Amino acid sequence: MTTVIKGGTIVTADLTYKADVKIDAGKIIEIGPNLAGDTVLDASGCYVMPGGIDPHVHLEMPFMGTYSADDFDSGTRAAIAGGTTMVVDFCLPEPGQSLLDALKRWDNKASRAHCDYSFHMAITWWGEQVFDEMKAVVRNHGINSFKHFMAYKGSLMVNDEEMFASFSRCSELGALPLVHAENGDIVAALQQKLMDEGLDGPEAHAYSRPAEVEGEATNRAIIIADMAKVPLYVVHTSCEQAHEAIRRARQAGMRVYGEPLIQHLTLDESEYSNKDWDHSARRVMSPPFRDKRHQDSLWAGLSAGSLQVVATDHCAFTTAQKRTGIGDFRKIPNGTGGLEDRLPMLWTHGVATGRITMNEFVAVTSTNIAKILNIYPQKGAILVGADADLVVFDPQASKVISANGQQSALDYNIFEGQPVSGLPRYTLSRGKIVYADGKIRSNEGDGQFVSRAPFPATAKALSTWKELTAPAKVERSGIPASGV
Ligand code: DUC
Ligand code: ZN
Ligand code: ZN
Ligand code: ZN
Repeated sequence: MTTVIKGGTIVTADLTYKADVKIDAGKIIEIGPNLAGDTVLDASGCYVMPGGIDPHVHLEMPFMGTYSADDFDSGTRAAIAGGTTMVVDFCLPEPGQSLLDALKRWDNKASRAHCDYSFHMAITWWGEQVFDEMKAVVRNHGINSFKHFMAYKGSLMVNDEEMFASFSRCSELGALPLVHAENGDIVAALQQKLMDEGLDGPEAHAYSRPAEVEGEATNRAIIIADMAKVPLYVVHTSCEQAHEAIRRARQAGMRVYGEPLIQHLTLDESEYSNKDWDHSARRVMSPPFRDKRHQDSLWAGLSAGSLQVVATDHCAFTTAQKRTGIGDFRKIPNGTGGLEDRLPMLWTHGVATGRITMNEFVAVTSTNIAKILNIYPQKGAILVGADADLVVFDPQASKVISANGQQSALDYNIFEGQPVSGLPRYTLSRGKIVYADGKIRSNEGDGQFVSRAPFPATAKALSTWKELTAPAKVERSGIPASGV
C-alpha cells in the first residue's frame, strides 16, 4: 500500500520546489511530478516539510517532588498535533542509581509514545560505575548524548570536576555532552537572599536566575568541553551572554551548538509581574523569560546560524502542581509546555514576520538537530530512503491558541489567546497518517525508539586547546638546603 502526498511544495533546509512524495513501508520511495498511489493526500496550497524533531522534552519527569503532567501518551499526542514527529526525552538516574536501571524505567514509560523518540542520558552523579556504564549506554543502547545540569544544587547538579571527567569520557566514546548552563551555586545564594528579603513570589524566580549566571556557566562549559576535546550542545540558550559565548567558540573553530526555546523567543520577563499569581507561576521555568535585548539576540542567532535549534523543554505542570510553591518561589515546579505550539508559533513569529526563511524554519525545527544527533538523513530529510516523517503544513490555516481542545494534559496554555497562522493539515509518522483534520489517528505505542550511533572519533582534532606537553623530566641535583 503506497501513499502519495500530492500537489504541495516541498520545503527542506536548502530547497523549495513543487513535487509529489510517494511513500511505502514507512519510507519515502519517490519524489517527483504526477505520482500515483493507493492513498492520496491533498497538499495543494501547503508546504511539505520534514516532521519536527523536538530534542528537549521531559515527559512524566520526576522533578521537584512531583512528576511533570504530560506523559508519553499526552505529550506525544501534543507533538503530532503540532507537526512534530520525534521527541528526545532525558533519562534521569537518581544519584547512586545505575544508568542502565534508569533506562529500563524510561523504556517502559516511552512504550506509550504516539511518535518516534529517543533519549539523552543524564549524568546526575559520578563514579566508576557511571564511567563504565556510559560505554554500554553508547555501544548497546543507541544513546550518543549525555546531559549535565550545572544548576539544581543538591539534586541534579554536577560540579566542574565531574563534568570534566564525564566530558572526557564522552570524547572517548564518540558521544555529545549537553549542558543546562546556569551557575547553581550563585542561583542558590540569590534565592536565599530574595527569600530573606521577603520576596517569595514567582517574580523572584526570575531575579534569582539573571542572564549573568547563564552566561558564566555557558562560558565555563565551553572551556571544559574544549579541554576535554569534545563538541558541546547548550540546551535552552536564553540570553545574549550565552549566545555570545557560543558564537565566539564557533568562530574559534569549536563545535558548539545552541538551542533557544520557542518560549524564550516569544514571551518576555513581563509575564512574571502579572498580578495573578497563577499566571506568573505557570510561566516559571529555568532559565526564566528575559527582556527584548536577549530575544533579539536569539532571533539574530537563528538567522545568522550561530544558534542551530529551536526546542521546547516541554515540562508541563498543572496549576495545582504550581501552587505547591505559594509562599516560596523555590518550590514552584520549574517548567512550561509548548510541544503542540512550537511550529505554529515559530512560523507566525519567525517566517511570517520575515525574521527567518522557510528553509531556516526547517533547519532549526528538524534538519539541524537530526545532523547534530547523528540520525540524518533517516530523520530530518525529504529524500528517497528517509523515514516518511512529514508534516503537510498549511500556511493559511489559523487559530487562536487555547487550552480548550489541546492534547496536553494541562489545564492552561502559556500562549493562551495568541493568534497563529500556519498549522499542520496532516502529520505522518513513518508513512502513517497520525494527525488529520484536527484529529489524532495514532495509537499509544505506535512510536519506536530511534537508535543513535556514536560519532566518528574526530573530537581531538576539534579542540583549540594546546596541551602543554612536559619536556623530558628535569634532573635536579638535590634538595636545596634550607636557608633558615
Ligand atoms: N528547566 C525547567 O524549567 N524544567 C525542567 C528542567 C529545567 O532545566
Ligand atoms: Zn534545563
Ligand atoms: Zn530541560
Ligand atoms: Zn493515547
